[in-house]
Amino acid sequence: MITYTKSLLAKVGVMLALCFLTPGTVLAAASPGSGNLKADDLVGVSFWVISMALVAATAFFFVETQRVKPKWKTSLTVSGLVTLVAATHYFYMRDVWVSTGSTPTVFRYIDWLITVPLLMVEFYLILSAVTKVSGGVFWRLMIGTLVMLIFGYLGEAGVVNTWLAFIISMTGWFYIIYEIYAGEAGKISVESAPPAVQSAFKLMRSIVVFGWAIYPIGYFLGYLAGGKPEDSAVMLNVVYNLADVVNKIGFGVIIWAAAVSESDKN
Ligand SMILES: *C/C=C(C)/C=C/C=C(C)/C=C/C1=C(C)CCCC1(C)C
Repeated sequence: MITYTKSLLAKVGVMLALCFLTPGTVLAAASPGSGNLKADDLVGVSFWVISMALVAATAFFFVETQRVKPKWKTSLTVSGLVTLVAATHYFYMRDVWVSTGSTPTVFRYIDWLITVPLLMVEFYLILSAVTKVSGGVFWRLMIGTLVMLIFGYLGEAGVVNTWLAFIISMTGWFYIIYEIYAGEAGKISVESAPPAVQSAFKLMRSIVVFGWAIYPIGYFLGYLAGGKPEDSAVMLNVVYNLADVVNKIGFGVIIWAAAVSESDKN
């Protein structure tokens, strides 16, 4: 446990060092003229730093699949896919931001539509690595996710009334929360998962409650609190970008820690 915690710290350290080294490169690369990232462009720099952190995390999760027992490999691969897909969207969103000063929400939704179901699958995968889990758990998490994202998008696109879409989308999110706390997934974790997996499961579901709350708050501030999304673009992008570090990289690191701890034990 001690050596494993030490190696965890060492790795997180390397990942953080990578994140902090990147802004130096960013500033050196910044030059006047349209289309280039400016040193004082907080949102642009945050897009850059986070895309690099996502790239580093992707490499890390993929390489680490070699280190864990076979039944844990899929979980780590999925973590790497989440950060890979997000990194690619971040490169693109950064370019759009730098050249236009805005990032249409549709790019985030495309990213979410791929990454959020993958994050949800992780709950199913980590339980399946340690015990038998019914397919119902998988489908309920998937349906909650799709309702949440599709209605969020229909609201933002103006197809469905923004309040109605918000309420339906929130219901999808609450349904997921119910499943991982009080539903079958929550019960399986408490009854049949070993301690390392249980604690990972608990951390992951706190992320779904607290880390994910950022996005509906953003929707609320942007559409329902009287403001216009364009007015809060800077603040919202920085907040979404930071939230993604916790919700995508942090989430993966938690799974990695459980996988390593379960693989090292005999
Ligand atoms: C990596 C990206 C993640 C984890 C994105 C998560 C997005 C959400 C949890 C979005 C939720 C929403 C609501 C619960 C209501 C309003 C509309 C949404 C889609 C912003």
